[in-house]
Amino acid sequence: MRITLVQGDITAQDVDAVVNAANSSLLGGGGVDGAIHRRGGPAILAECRELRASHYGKGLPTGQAVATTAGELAARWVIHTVGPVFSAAEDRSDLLASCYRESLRVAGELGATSVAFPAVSTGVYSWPMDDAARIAIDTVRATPTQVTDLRFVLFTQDAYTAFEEALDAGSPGQ
Ligand code: AR6
Repeated sequence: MRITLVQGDITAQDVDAVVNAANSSLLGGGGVDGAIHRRGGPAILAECRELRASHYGKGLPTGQAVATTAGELAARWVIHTVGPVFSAAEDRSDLLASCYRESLRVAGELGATSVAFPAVSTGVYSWPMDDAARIAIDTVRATPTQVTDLRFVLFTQDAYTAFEEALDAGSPGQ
């Protein structure tokens, strides 16, 4: 698996699947979620509503992931995952790691080989970027997957730098 870092907008990525930093309602929000629904159009929300009705009446639990088609995006699928809200009082790292593991598991079920991830939980959910980057990189490296092209699409220069450092920190020979 090749891991690449991109600075930009995840909705513009030409990949099999883009991962959405959703909330458990699956009914949209701000940040990445808002951008994906805006650019992907109403088909994504319609599928999310069906998923709520059929499987997730109480919402998609934190750390889990589920797929819909991607509407008008270049991608074929959107994998919606719910990151944990950062807490200084409680270590929720495993839930954040679970978002990456579960998204890769769903990607495998779909047969997706190229997947773009945002920095889950680092916006509205206020996870510190350096720590989130380390968890994201360590987790995808440790997860067996058929994905061959895994991209982290980072919105800001600070996010890009944090992921670059996390990638370098764990690379072979260092
Ligand atoms: N492409 C790539 N990254 C982006 C984009 C974009 N178009 N827009 C923002 N980011 P957030 P969360 C970055 O808040 O923290 C929503 O309301 C952003 O700078 O999207 O997991 C949901 O509905 C940040 O680094 O997700 C939930 O209620 C990262 O993406 C809640 O926010 C994640 O920020 C989820 O919060």
